[in-house]
Amino acid sequence: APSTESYLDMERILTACVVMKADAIHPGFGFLSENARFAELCEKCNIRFIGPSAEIINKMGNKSEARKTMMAAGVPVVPGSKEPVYTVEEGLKTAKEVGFPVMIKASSGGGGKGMRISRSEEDFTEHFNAAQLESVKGFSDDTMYIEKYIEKPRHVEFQIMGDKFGHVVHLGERDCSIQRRHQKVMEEVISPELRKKMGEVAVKAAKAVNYENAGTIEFLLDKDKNFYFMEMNTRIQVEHPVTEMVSGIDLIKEQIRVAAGEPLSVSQEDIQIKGHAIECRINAENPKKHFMPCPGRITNVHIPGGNGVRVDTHIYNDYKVPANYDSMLMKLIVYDKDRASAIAKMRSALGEVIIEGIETNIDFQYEILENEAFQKGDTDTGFIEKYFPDYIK
Ligand code: MV4
Repeated sequence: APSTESYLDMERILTACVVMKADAIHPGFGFLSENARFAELCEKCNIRFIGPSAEIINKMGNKSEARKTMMAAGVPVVPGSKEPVYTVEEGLKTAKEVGFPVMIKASSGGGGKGMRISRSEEDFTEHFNAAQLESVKGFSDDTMYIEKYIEKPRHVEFQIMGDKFGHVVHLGERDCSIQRRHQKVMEEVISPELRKKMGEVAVKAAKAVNYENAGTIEFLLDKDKNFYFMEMNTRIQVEHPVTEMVSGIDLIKEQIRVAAGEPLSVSQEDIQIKGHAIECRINAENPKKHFMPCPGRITNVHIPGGNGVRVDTHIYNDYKVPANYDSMLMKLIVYDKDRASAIAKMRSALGEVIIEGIETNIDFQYEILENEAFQKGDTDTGFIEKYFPDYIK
């Protein structure tokens, strides 16, 4: 069924939970995982929602409010508006204060929706109106905010975990700069260099809202290594295995523990980040046809394995990739002592994967790993656009 009649249908899911006498529900990383209404309904049905409270989901889902909360807590945010803006005039005033170029963002936005760059006063009105209209149409919300535009940033996020007793820890970072149209393609650890400093800020951010369960603090990191809070994700994320590999901590187990009212099993001192991990998202899509989704029957699968190779997948021989859902088929995660070794391991693991019957992005992933700039670690959020403008090979 389409997701509106399955994984997005709160009534059906809760009915199934009641019938099955489920104590709790893990909402995963898509669908209703950041839906405050669903979290609230779970609690009303006496089913524990494995995640933060509806109140926190709401608070962080509102990006301009989250920004305000972080400013008040002393967490660095991108220079920009202190209060939400609703009109071109208010927006332009802030834009002139921070200086062009600026990013115009919708408070309810995400994944690049309701977001526009304005490079000068002349184009501001046009872009503000376009972004706001997109937000009204998509999210029924005209609340906007303005940020200074950060050129060629890296997307660096921190995994955090909190419990009911006010303990909050961070489990290191993930660089998710390798994205295509706001969809992450590859995620990895970066150097330990900024880990302590940024990690402490991430913990401060989570503590400011009494955060409980797993969450991610997203930062923009600029060329001069300045970092700014961008958003908080109130769920476990697709790329969490990267963190599990380098920390040795089972994040889902930890989520269930804290949801059950137990304290975190680890303190910050216990958490040692070791080695390097990379995750490649293997999607059913055709890079030769502008990455068009490619549902259909998988006729043959071979899944790689070995030391430091992890595969998270649901596919098997004869599996039919449905057209109604996300095109992600598999997450291939490798772990090794350093980045160069992890890249080498990922290249051989990707070479071992066999998925026949449909198109996938495996060759595209391989091309990224072969890229010289990538191998040097010279990446930012413009990487794919720069080196693979319209990948057809
Ligand atoms: C930015 C930015 C530069 N400056 N904000 C894109 C998605 C949304 N969550 C925020 N995004 C950005 N916000 C300022 N002030 C650049 C991006 C951006 C980006 C961020 C993370 C990962 C990939 C990206 C690709 C294009 C733009």
